[in-house]
Amino acid sequence: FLTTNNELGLVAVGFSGGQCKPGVDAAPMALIESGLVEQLRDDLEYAIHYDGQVHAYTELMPAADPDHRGMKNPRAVSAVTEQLSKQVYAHAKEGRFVLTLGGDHSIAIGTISGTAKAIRERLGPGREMAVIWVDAHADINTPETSESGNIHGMPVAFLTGLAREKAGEPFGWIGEDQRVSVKKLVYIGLRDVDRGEKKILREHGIKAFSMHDVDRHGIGKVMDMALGWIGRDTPIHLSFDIDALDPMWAPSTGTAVRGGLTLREGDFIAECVHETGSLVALDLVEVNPSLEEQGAAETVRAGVSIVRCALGDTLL
Ligand code: 6HN
Ligand code: MN
Ligand code: MN
Ligand code: MN
Repeated sequence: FLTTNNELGLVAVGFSGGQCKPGVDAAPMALIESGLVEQLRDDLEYAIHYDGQVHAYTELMPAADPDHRGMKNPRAVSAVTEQLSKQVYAHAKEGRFVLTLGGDHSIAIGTISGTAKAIRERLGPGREMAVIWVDAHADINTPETSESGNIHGMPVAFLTGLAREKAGEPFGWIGEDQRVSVKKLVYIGLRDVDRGEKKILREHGIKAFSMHDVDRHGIGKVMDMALGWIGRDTPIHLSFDIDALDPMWAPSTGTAVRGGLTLREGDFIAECVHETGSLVALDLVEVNPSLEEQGAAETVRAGVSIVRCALGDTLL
């Protein structure tokens, strides 16, 4: 029942406050201008529900936003992700696939909390969705383990409840029904994980396939293992950080790390997740067209390719 229809909710999020480099807010427009929406509608035959705007959420920006537990822009990120969570929830509740174009990766606090709640309601008690996080980074710092204070390095900690806030604090809005279990989380592509994050991954037995695993087994075997861990008939939210790809294919991103996935490996991940028939949402984040201007067009093209593959584009 999960992905049997072709209804797609599109949310464009022009937000960069989860990190310090301007420009990642321009990604949704760059992706859309390169023809992504027409391709999804005409080539892949989706019925697209899109409000026609790139949300910057300027009306939600706080007048003052001092650091909180070492986090930078905590109230801005909180306000944006809380609102985004409602938008994503509204699409997912209607049974639509939800495609969110970011923006930096802090926006996943909004997208995943939105789908987690909607999917929980649809599946009934005792069952929950899985998250596949494709990234060079684990993004699982707590405010206390983070060395940068950038919230785009923390979304997974808030989504799994490893980082929590009380009512009245910026992220106090995240409820139990909006969280995901650490046991239902799988990483692919990791190669730049902070010391505190490694400790968290170990202590919680979180499933992670690093670039070392991709080299050792090949991407085919890694996908078999990743999807095997999640199990059949489990809805999947795919959160794809473009920096998972090697900078050769995606140079225009804020925290590029060498030694990453090829574009073909990235597309293959997206194709395999599509083939499960259980994909319910996709985030594409961290495309920053203003960095490495020579590579911006190529980075946007890589992003479009990942989205097409995740939505069922086939080679033959
Ligand atoms: N991303 N681990 C570093 C930090 O600042 O916490 C980098 C995070 C990168 C986040 O790429 O979405
Ligand atoms: Mn990320
Ligand atoms: Mn990353
Ligand atoms: Mn298909």
